[in-house]
Amino acid sequence: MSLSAIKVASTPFEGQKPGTSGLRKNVKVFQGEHYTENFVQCTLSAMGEKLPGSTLVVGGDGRFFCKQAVEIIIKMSAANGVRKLIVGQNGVLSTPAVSRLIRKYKTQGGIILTASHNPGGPNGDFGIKFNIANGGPAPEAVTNAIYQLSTTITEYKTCPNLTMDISTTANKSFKVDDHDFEVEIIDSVKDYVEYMKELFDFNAIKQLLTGPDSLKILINAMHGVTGPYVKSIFCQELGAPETSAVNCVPLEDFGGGHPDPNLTYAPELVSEMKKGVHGLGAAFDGDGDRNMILGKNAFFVNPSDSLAVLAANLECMPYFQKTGIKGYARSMPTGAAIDRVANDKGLPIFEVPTGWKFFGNLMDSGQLSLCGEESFGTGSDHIREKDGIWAVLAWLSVVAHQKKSLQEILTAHWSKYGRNFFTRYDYENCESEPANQMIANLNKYVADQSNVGKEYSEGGKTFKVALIDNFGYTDPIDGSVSKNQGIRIIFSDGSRIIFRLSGTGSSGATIRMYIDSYEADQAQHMNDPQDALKPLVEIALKLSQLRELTGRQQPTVIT
Ligand code: VG1
Ligand code: CO
Repeated sequence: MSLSAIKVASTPFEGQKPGTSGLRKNVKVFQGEHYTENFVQCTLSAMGEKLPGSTLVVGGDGRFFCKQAVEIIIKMSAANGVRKLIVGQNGVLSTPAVSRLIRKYKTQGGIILTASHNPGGPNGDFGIKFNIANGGPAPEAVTNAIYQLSTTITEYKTCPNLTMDISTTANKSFKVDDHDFEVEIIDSVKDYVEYMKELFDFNAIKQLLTGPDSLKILINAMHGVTGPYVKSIFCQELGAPETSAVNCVPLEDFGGGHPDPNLTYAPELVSEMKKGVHGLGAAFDGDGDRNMILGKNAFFVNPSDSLAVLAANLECMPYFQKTGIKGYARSMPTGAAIDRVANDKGLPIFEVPTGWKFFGNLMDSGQLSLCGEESFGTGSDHIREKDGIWAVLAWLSVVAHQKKSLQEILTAHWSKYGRNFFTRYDYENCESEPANQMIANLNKYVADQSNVGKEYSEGGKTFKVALIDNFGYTDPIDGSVSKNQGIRIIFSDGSRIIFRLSGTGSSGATIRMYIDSYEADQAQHMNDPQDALKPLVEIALKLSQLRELTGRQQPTVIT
């Protein structure tokens, strides 16, 4: 079949600027004439010399508009000189699966169609993210290049007559003008499942889940992309009963829910776990890179603690027995519990800005084995994305090894290292102007170094300011500089207040406030974090004047 590429005239759209993790907008925006095509063209063009003859992986979380976007990408890749696309069946691939496929098949990168934890459906959000050849999210140099191109675009290339059925696995070759183009539709879960079997001791986990005193688990896929992966791994491979996997049918609108695994948006899992029947519960976000872990009676494992516990126990997993543990990292706002594990083991700990793209260089240079973010992201250098299912398998490995409940594991961890109490307050969808005003005020505050040494008292506790800044990061590998990554107010006892604006929303402004405070006294470890952190929360709210400026008396989500 002979096909031809054509050029379609277009003009720039404002704001095609990828945020913390790709470009995210309301579906209606992506449906606009030329909008998706423009961004895809800029993404492909930004590959420069690597584009002609390249192979790319394409897939997404199955949300509304994914299939149309895959169709657009196939036609445009053909016209832009891409040699081959590896596409998930029905356009479905989890974000960690894309990362794995890029690495396994050594492709030049991949395009992921997801707005991750943002709601989907005809009125929800859609998103497009580009990952580079290491399997990780494109660094800022690449996303900036994409954005620059989007401001001057005059045309895009497509191959309108090329059609491909993506609903069954197949391999199809085309001739587009004078070059060859191939589309391979692959099973969405197979490669990923095989890889997990390499990384973990599936026999040990299977014994834990099926033996005489078996651990009952409850995995809630929240109608996101992980459903088929969950069924294959936990039920078919590891022998958990079918009833332990719920909401495993991926839906274009996630069943109307907010596919964000936290205590607010995963209430179904929380209430089931409260019944005390299951020993471990987990949920994932739309694209499968986030995880929430709960113990019996809905005992909440804070993501910052989860990271620290895994850091202390990696040795029980075959992958790390083979590779060794090179170092750890966390995003700046993440609770510092993992730092104590790193110090104890004499291993390096890196602090990077928010967003998984900042971990890639450290992993590629062999300095980083395990990293995470307070936003329910955990992962290792097995791929270059955070990985929700991997995190559950890692936790099950720890439980199989220690033969203790999650609560026992956590309390033993706190006794050894002390406890970092952590909380995050999200104020979603505030008006942009007052949110920006608040950040501007805070910038003024941290710029005035005479504020260092000031004391703030609340609830009988006094905190003395030791360091204030707007966090900046210089990548130790390529020297790239990322400024203004979050306001930090650090007190003399190490307690931290952090403010930043979200870079994943599609409208308005979402304010995130993070509080982290260390408690050495074991007698205090079972306190409720909200009680323990109340004085610091109040200091943060007063200092920022968040309530006065935004009019919000309560956050939308508390973690
Ligand atoms: C949020 C989280 C950040 C995470 C990012 C992408 O970003 O805070 O830690 O890496 O989402 O996660 P922001 O800019 O909104 O705070 V995902 O699972 O939505 O790709
Ligand atoms: Co996600």
